[in-house]
Amino acid sequence: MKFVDEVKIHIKAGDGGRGCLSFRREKFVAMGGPDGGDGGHGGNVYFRVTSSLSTLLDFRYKVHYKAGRGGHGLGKTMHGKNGESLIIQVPPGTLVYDEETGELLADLTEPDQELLMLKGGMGGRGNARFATSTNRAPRHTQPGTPGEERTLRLQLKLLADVGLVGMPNAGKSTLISKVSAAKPKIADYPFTTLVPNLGVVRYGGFKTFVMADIPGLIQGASEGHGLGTRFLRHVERTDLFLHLVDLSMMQEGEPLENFAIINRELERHNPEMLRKPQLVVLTKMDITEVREQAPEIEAHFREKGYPVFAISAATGEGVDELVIEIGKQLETLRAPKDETPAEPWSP
Ligand SMILES: Nc1nc2c(ncn2[C@@H]2O[C@H](COP(=O)(O)OP(=O)(O)OP(=O)(O)O)[C@@H](O)[C@H]2O)c(=O)[nH]1
Ligand SMILES: [Mg+2]
Repeated sequence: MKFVDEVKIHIKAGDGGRGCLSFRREKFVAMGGPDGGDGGHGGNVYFRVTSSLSTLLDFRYKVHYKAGRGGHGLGKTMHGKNGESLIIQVPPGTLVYDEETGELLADLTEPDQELLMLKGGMGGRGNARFATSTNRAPRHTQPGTPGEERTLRLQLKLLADVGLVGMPNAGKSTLISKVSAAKPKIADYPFTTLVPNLGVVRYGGFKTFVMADIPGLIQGASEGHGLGTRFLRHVERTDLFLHLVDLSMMQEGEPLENFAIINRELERHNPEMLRKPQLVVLTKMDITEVREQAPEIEAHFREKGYPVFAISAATGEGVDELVIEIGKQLETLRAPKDETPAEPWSP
């Protein structure tokens, strides 16, 4: 499936229907009074969050959205039909911006959340409404008011609990494919992953968290090198990063340098990124030369205060422990901060 995370669309609410000009015509009633009905209201435009969607792809093919217009008023004081409202389905994590002003209008995160975006126009009043004691045959009616319209930019920021970051080839996609049902492409060349993937990870029996795999970063990514940093926004809302470090086929000092490069790119994209806790994950422990270098590198990261895990996604070594630790950390990060134990009650 194609992944689209930014689109521009035009939406319009329905116009109100026109009020009717009509007089009662009936056998044996010489001069029937005014009986023109009101126009119907135009339909509204809503957004609704649908968890079955995970991309903005549909908006590539359809750009204009319009709710139904109100029907015109009719004789015998019949009200015109109200226009049909339009509900536009979006994936969780959709941000709605006004294209002209750049203002953020909504952040749609909760499944089934619904938002009234535009109001339909009001129906105009028919001439029956304008009858007074002095003007019993009014010929006045109102047109309906036009429905609102707007050009919007929709941007998707995926919602995940933990994000995988690291150089290309570090083993990010291999890890997510081991711990979840996600099946991203895996290969021994850089930039195998071209779009983000989400995977639901089960742990501790019935608990779950969502992991996001994004394309690898390289030096200068924030200036557009490699695939750039535009996919980083999909891990902006995670609580935690797993920073994958590959020790295979590296020169002396290279893994530590790479680690610093990635963090610099994260910071350039958004300084808040460095505030998130990072777990350092040394990958590919089944390779002998990797295993040999691991203790020294591990000591280095521990000294800097990072929790370190050594895993092999190939053999499964260390993977369960890692998943359990991620679950634990997420639970700690989310625990209410002001948890002072209540004073014991004493008579
Ligand atoms: N021996 C060994 N190889 C691994 C392990 N994990 C990943 N690899 C290999 O490393 C290569 C890169 O793995 P990917 O999972 O595609 O790496 P990635 O970080 O997703 O790479 P990009 O998507 O390009 O950023 C592949 O050839 C994998 O088979 C591991 O635990 N052991
Ligand atoms: Mg990948």
